[in-house]
Amino acid sequence: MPPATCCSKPAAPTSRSARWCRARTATSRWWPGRTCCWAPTCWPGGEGASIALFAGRDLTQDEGTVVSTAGGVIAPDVAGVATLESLMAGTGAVSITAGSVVDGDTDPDDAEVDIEAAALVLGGAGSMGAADNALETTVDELAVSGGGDLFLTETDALDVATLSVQAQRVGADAAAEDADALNAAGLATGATVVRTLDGTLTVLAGAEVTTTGNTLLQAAGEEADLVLLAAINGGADLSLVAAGDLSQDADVASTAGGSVVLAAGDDVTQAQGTTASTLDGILAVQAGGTFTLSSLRRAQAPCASTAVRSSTPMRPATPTSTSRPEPSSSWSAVPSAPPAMRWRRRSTRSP
Ligand SMILES: [Ca+2]
Ligand SMILES: [Ca+2]
Ligand SMILES: [Ca+2]
Repeated sequence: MPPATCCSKPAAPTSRSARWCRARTATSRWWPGRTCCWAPTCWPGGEGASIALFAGRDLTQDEGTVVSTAGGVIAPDVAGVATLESLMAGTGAVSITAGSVVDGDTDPDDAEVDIEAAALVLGGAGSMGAADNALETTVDELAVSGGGDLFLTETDALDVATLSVQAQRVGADAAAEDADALNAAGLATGATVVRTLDGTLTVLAGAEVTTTGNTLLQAAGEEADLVLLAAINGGADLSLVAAGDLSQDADVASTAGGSVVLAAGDDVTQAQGTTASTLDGILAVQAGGTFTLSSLRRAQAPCASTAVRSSTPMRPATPTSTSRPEPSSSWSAVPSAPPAMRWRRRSTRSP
């Protein structure tokens, strides 16, 4: 859950509970009734001159116009549609609350960056970007709440994080006061496509991704990895793709019967104790290097299939791991493969 107010932090956990949280990045609970203490990265009001934009209907930036700060916050708060051309916050943050967010660049080959900042947090129930016109960003950290569709293309490396961003609002007496902070942890979105063009994509601990539609998280570029330190809960088909390594350190699931694809140009590694699962969809793993298996699970299905392709022998998460697919599951992964590229499909039918 996002913090209640900007920069507020829950009481410091005990060392035991902190370890518990770190060991269970897929969960937000560390103790009955309490929450893991993932401190947000904060941009509190008053640090650097900020720009707050308020619109009761739409906000439209014309072609060639720029809203910029010298490291302060830029915070559009728009009831309707926010059409963006350029928001440049440098080492500051951008927070956007809007009915929907549209990239004003309509060229089909558009690559012009719309938002540059250290951090970007998006709120509002509508779509953020479109399938045929994603938002282009150059940011370090991203968090999205609201549940709308998200289409975002990042220039380089990107962390999905826990963020709290607050601007200052100038009153009729010329005094500045804190505007409402926009808080978000991870991604809470509909259909979701988040891609890097040339950099590693990391989902930080505590920043779970929960979507209600088809979902693609993709790290592109030379040696770009996909690192999953918090749970990924896809609402439909879920694809996790890395040009380099894919490291799964928390559970991955399609919760609504979709398929799950784990694909990497190099290694796919499931940390011991983690699971990739579907209700009744297909699970597919494709590794250019080694696939290190913890658990692939299909929960509800009269029949099932899984496909594993690896250029090297698949191995368990540890030499003595007992966390392979459980016998009660209706299917199991291919247990081993010779040291050559191979592609095997196995189907079973439960009793
Ligand atoms: Ca653009
Ligand atoms: Ca675009
Ligand atoms: Ca970046």
